[in-house]
Amino acid sequence: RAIGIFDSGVGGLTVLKAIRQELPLESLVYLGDTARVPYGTKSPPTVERYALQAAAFLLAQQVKMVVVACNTASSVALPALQRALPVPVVGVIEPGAAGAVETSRSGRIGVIGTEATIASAAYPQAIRALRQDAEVYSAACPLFVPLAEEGWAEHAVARLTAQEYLAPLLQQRVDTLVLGCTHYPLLRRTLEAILPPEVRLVDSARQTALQVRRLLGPQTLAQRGDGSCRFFVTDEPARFVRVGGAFLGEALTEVQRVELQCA
Ligand code: DGN
Repeated sequence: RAIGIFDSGVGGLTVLKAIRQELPLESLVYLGDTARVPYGTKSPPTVERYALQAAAFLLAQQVKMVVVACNTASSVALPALQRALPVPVVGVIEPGAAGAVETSRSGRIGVIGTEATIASAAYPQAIRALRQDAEVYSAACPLFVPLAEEGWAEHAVARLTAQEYLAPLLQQRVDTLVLGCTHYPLLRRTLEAILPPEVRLVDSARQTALQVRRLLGPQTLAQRGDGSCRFFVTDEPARFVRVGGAFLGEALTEVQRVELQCA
């Protein structure tokens, strides 16, 4: 059986890519809820409803696990998903928080994400659950999402935007910065160029892939898949195919449009 992965759109492809690197033999089913993206600016009850509908679609594909490859959905809908689904559900927040705690020496940790992720305080809570004396400083960076989707993650405009957003965090002398949004790995080079060299970046996509591997444990050959990926979206596939290629690092083929059932 496959691993199910969903996101509000193309961003979760960075998580899919990391899972595929860690677990190349697993079969993956990806759903991008492109008809309703972005989740990052919506209220928690709406994101929770969308997330439950996306997960129900994956369950109907007989998946053995659901990965919530969206920081916004993980921040606000993980408990509801874990209650509702009969399979293990992995979000990106706890793995990202664990990565930050492992990485930080000083315990002064910065977190960047969408407005909804930052408003939920899910990262500071998860970080402090692991390290009580951690000082967590957060900043919403909503413009990074359209910049990444426009292919401008490494343009001067991205650099200026990053300087504005990160200035308050840098004043706090953080030594670690969590990329708490699926799109931010694309801005890694831009961020590295403006951050002091001692600040280390934590990519929740990679940490999540490691968590998925731990949860699956040792598997027999028969339990593994065939390394295939199937892609579904809720809007016309054309934009997903065009923009998603940059997130995945390769061309997307055979993307199918689906209609989600409303609960
Ligand atoms: N996938 C979303 C996240 O990681 O928070 C970003 C895109 C969005 O819905 N705004």
